[in-house]
Amino acid sequence: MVKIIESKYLTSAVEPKGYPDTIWKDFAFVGRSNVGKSSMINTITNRKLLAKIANKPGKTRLINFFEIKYKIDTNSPSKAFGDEIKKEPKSPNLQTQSPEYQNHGYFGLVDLPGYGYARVSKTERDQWQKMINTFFQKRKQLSGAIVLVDIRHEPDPKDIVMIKMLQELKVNFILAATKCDKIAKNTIEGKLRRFKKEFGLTMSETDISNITEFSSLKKVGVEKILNWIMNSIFNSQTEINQSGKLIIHDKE
Ligand SMILES: Nc1nc2c(ncn2[C@@H]2O[C@H](COP(=O)(O)OP(=O)(O)OP(=O)(O)O)[C@@H](O)[C@H]2O)c(=O)[nH]1
Ligand SMILES: [Mg+2]
Repeated sequence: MVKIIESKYLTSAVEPKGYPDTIWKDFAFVGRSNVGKSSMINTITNRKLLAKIANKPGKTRLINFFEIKYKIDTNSPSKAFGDEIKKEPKSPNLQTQSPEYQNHGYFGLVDLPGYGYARVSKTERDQWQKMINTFFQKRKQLSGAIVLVDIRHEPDPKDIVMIKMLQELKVNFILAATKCDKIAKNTIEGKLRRFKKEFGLTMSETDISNITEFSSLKKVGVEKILNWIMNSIFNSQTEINQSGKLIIHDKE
């Protein structure tokens, strides 16, 4: 089981030159305004006020970066993955990975502004969309995205466009159907199947591993998201060369 030991806010940015030069993999939260992105960051890190949330949409207006230290609960204690390089960041694109580091480590969470918020000018909405698209195109540390959709709503064309972009850019993603506390429990599974079909998620009928229900209010789906992040960190696409270096590839 994975546990979050520490979480901290790093910085906010608009353009790539403002992104932090971190040495771990990032996971970004994306979706319509008010869908629960910032709440999900607070819920999975078990912090009330790490990411700012609001009663009205359009709260997150910049790209916010967080540093997360995790621990995988096993019996073998070890040093934290990334600790040494953190003190002396000689080579920002490399991390040392050896077996004794594998129980601890760092990853980044990225809170993005929501799209589709009607109450700001079109110019501002276009700027936000550009900010989000540029992030997905340029952030070389990006390892995956959590796409949030409100479980009560019909599939939205804006979400479909976002998912298509992620697929084109080959960004690994999981779909999280949020606010599942607001619908009857016995309707959740049917909703997930519909989303899977209508968002064109290419998975077999029985495999719903890249989709989950989620509730910040009831803390449903937290482990599923964290396990998905862990899988993405350690899956076969993680490039570890023969001398034990983990390489984060530059995006073209
Ligand atoms: N019932 C319920 N409400 C939620 C849940 N998650 C978030 N909310 C509420 O939804 C509202 C918006 O949440 P945020 O986390 O700020 O949403 P966001 O996606 O970050 O919004 P923007 O920053 O505007 O894009 C807040 O009032 C939250 O309390 C949930 O799981 N269940
Ligand atoms: Mg937000």
